[in-house]
Amino acid sequence: MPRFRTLIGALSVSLVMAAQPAWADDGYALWLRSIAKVDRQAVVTALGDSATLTLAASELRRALPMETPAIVVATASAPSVRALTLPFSTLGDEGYLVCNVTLNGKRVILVAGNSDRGTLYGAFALIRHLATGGQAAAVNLRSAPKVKLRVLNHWDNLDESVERGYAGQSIWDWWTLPDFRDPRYTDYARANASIGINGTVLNNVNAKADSLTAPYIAKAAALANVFRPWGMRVYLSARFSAPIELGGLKTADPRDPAVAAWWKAKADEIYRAIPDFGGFLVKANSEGQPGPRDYGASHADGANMLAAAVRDHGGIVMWRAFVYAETDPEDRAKQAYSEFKPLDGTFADNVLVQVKNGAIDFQPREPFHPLFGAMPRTPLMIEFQITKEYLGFATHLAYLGPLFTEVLDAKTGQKPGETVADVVDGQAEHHKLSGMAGVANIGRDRDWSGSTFNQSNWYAFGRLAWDPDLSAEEIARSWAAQTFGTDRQVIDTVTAMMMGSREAVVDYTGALGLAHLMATGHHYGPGPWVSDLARPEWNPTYYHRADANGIGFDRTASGSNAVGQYAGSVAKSFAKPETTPESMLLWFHHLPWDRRMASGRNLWEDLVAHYDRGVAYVAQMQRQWEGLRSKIDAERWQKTATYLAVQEREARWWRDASLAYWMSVNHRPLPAGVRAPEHDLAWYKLQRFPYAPGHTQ
Ligand code: BDP
Repeated sequence: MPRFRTLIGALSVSLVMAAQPAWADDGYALWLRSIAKVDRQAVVTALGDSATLTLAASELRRALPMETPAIVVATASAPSVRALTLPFSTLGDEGYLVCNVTLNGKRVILVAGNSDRGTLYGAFALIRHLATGGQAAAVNLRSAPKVKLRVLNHWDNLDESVERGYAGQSIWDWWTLPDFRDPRYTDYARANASIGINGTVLNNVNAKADSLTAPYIAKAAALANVFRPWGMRVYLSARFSAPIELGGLKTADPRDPAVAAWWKAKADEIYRAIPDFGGFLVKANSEGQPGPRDYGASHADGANMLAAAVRDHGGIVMWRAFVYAETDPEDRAKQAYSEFKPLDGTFADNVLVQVKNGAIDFQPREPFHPLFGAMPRTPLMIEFQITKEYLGFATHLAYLGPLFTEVLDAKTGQKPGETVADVVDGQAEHHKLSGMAGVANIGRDRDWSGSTFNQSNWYAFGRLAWDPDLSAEEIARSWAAQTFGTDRQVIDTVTAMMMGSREAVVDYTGALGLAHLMATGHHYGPGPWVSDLARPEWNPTYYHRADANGIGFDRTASGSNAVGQYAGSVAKSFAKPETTPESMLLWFHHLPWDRRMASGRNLWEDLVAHYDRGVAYVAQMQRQWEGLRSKIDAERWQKTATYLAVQEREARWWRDASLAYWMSVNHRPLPAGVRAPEHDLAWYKLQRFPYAPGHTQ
């Protein structure tokens, strides 16, 4: 009998498979999938033999078939390239050009930059150009990164768990490093180089001092050696109290010369092992982490002391502005600005202040952080979260390109026309340092990011860090072509699914500017009713302030006046409900449930409609994906289909639990024809997920 069942199982599997391409694809190749047959590769010549130039040539050979016109990779300083007098002067250190030229009497495609790193980026740009349907004959690419530091932040712990990681254990196998260098480290660096990422912070911002001990420095150095030819530098998160924990000092006060000397010696030790070490990332006086405020010193005192330790080596410090304190009764959304704005102009010139995209915490939607544009004398590095802590973990399909660009394109209101992107890329104030950080979604899962579509968020981050002015849709299309091939129907459908997917998450988790409605700890699933946590600002009820009459956080002058932290026309528009975009309405205003909305419905009905729209969007993605079954390999298709089914179920759960709760508060019926929640509120409140992935340690 069991044997019979297995046979039936196998038959039904093969019947299902018959409708689908038979090849398997586990997603490991990411968007770098075009592979030429070994005996039919393009002819590529490298003028020079640096490790990076050699990689550029081998990447092109690996990806492009022999029909491709001959390619030459070189740097601008190669004599035959210099003779062409091409416009290299505006390309900086890392830019490239890719064009058809006659070199030594032969027509070739030249891929060149001022440095071999630029050339490597050019090689990947050519691969992208051809993989997305571009022609070789007319190729003419020219680009330089607008942002200098394009850095992943791994929230990876030394025990190999990942805080807010949903793609398995950490890819850093700290235990076997430095001896064993998993080939995966090379593939990681290669993937990053292909989208222009040039730095990586290896360890969690909630850092252990142990990362700074000699054995762990040696492990980081082994990774740095693997990454170097790919143009990537290594950075470490530094625990501010390390001089006490590792150095036996009595204090970590940044004004104490012994503390500064300890850090200087530590930096010297790191640079002996990693000569191109990038520098430190610091989370200080935030969520229980130690910092300079413990000693009455300022964030600038702390940052500058560390900056002095790495300065002579060319290192930098990324000092996070993600601070809020339980001792401060002020609106949490205001605290970072209040603490950091007065410090503008006091940071050393090798410090960047790293600011999350919004004032609270990587929610599905937040208005841009008011610090952007408000600290003109300080380079501000924007921090996005690529891992989807608040957008459905790895299982939900949510393309973050529109979230990233919504923030980057936002007008700051500080100077006419100035956008957040202008501040971030340093253009606004001509800063020599600029940076973009993304909290990585990478783990040891075979497909790196927990799902095929999550890979698009890593990709989008890299592409936008290179050029914050790219459009989310353009990036989605390139990613779709590089990931699934150039079939028009596939690209159009995948792009369409992606483009509305983040808005769908906003809709089914809480639209109209609501935020922070998730369950406690793991942040998985709904918990808008939670009101019993130790710190007021950890409770969803703190954020939505719903009662029988209305809902929303009054951040106008009559409330917390967070609106006052914005400038010019932006502050003006957020000050009144009539001029606030409806997508941010309840972030800034507490309004009656009966308020009339643009749709003609009242606020309550409108909110309900958003929940339904979000759920419907997921069902639509399922149908769209079903239509691609015959065009996508079985393995990636099936996993995505399964995850979409999970997402559909969980979108309904978010909707139903939220509606059950709002109705318990506003005592209003659902509009006519709207489906009632599946369970009562008590049932939703009872759901527990003690082993959800990505917990804090
Ligand atoms: C929050 C995460 C927490 C991080 C914190 C941070 O829940 O795990 O430590 O951000 O950015 O969103 O430091």
